Amino acid sequence: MTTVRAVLALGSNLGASIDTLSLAVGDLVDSPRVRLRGVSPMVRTKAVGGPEQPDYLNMVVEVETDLGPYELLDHCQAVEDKHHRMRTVRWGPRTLDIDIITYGAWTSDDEKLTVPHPRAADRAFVLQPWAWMDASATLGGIPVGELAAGADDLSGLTPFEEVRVHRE
Ligand code: PH2
Ligand code: MG
Ligand code: MG
Repeated sequence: MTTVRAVLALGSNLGASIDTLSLAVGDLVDSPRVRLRGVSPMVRTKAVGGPEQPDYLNMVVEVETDLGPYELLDHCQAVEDKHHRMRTVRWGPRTLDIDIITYGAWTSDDEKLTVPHPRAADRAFVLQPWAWMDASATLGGIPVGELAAGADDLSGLTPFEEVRVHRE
């Protein structure tokens, strides 16, 4: 069976975000067709775009899957739905967002599923946790840590240690 490695980005800025992200990682790999291969720390991030809204918690995971890209998209949306995701305001606050960032070397311009994710290369809230998870990762041939260092939203990131301190 052919399997593909995919990088998924998770975000939450409504409700109990730490718990939601933790449970969502479990839900993603609850399917026998999706296995966890890497997990980043969580990072608190200032919201990029959209209306005035709370800070996000973001993280990325790497999975190995035999689901096709659209099956993986359906799977991610089912996990979002389980966590009460509403689709009202574009880039508005959400309990859970799961985006497919890469799906092996596969690329797509489809508006339903554009891969690699069209804004990932500019977003430190995706790139920085990705670099922490996998220091050798590249996007468009450029190391993701290098892309993160040049992203406009980098200064809006607060490392996980500080998130944890706030919670205790
Ligand atoms: N997601 C968005 C829009 N803006 N900002 C941050 N910090 N984190 C996100 O996950 C995020 C965002 C749309 O999906
Ligand atoms: Mg998103
Ligand atoms: Mg999304």
